[in-house]
Amino acid sequence: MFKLPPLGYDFAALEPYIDAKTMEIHHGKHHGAYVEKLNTALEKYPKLQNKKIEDLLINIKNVPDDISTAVQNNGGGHHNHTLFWESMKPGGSPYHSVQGTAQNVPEAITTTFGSLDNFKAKMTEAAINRFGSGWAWLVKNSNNLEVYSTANQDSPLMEGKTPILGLDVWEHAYYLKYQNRRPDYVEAWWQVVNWDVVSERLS
Ligand code: MN3
Repeated sequence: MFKLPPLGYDFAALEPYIDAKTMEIHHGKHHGAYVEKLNTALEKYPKLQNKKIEDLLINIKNVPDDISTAVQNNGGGHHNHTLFWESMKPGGSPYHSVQGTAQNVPEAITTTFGSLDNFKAKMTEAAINRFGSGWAWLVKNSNNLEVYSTANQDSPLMEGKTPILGLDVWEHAYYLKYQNRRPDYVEAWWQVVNWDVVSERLS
């Protein structure tokens, strides 16, 4: 059975960019509910309970019809949010300090997007233009980096893409502090991006 992973930092740790109350509700209630509903959906299929969440999503077409929508939504929600918590760090981590054996992020970003600013602009555009609820993504597709967005809790894994960095643009991610100002939330979010994790995922 799947479990809600710990956040790894305090609810207030991302203040003032993301407020403690939002983090508490988002992690405990929203992510918690995705995990609970995923487990409920898998009750009839014990074999699937031992699979990794990534495998369930990559092979979503092999999931039985009667639970495939539930796995898409709640399994996607579980995987997306796990990745999201890991993608953030109090105070962020410096973009240019990511070095060593891991993939050099500035090199990869510059090669594909021209500059960090261009990448941020593309990702911000994807986040702001996603109508309704969804996610903006930096993904690896074959060997290329791409920015795009998905609706609802759809995971890039279902389309054979590997998520590298994801931004939750559901209203539950920002409404308490930013209300209708999604662009302000997106701008603030860049301050807490964990580039070390981006580097690890690229490698
Ligand atoms: Mn969310």
